[in-house]
Amino acid sequence: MDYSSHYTADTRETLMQKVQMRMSERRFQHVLGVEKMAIALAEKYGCSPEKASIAALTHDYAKERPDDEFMLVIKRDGFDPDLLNYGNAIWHGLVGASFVERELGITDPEILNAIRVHTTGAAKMTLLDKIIYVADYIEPGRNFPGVEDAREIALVDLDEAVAFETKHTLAHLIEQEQQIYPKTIETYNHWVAKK
Ligand code: DGI
Ligand code: FE
Ligand code: FE
Repeated sequence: MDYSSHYTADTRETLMQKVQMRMSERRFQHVLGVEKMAIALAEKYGCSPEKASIAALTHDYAKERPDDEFMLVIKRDGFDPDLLNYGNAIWHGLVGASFVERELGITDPEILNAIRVHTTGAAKMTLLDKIIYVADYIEPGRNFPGVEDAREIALVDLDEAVAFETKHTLAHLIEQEQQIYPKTIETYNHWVAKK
């Protein structure tokens, strides 16, 4: 189904309910915050607000799935087996898009890609990819040192906001001695590192 071409208040409501059933109230409020931010960024930067809404509402759809469901899909659907060395943080977007497609009937490749790259970013990102990546980081419910700077930058220059988020997320992961997924490094090399 191509949701975005007939996106009415009713379609949105139905989608919201399907998402809400799959997560805690707290996470659902995060999703609504991302949607609000994503629509504002879409209007500012000239992207489809309908696509921004759908991608935002579904970006964390699979976040509360058990690990074994992800591992089954990774093995069954031809994902890179190296993914098995990571966990929910990496799987819920990259693999989660498969659940969104199958269970919610969302087939729009732009929306599915924005879901896939929302955690790690990518070297090449579409406008919608950037909007979801940044909206996820600065939605009104986020509260961490630097979020105010990120919000200000996002209102001025979306690419700068992608760079800011990428730099700070990677620094945080390294500080915590977390595993870095190669795609996260690619994002850093493209958007942050001096050439
Ligand atoms: O799902 P959210 O919490 O709304 O946000 P997210 O999908 O952007 O990030 C989920 C977590 O993934 C967040 O704590 C940052 C982390 N993350 C991002 N890149 C990497 C990563 N974690 C690991 N281990 N490696 C990465 O490369
Ligand atoms: Fe996420
Ligand atoms: Fe999120």
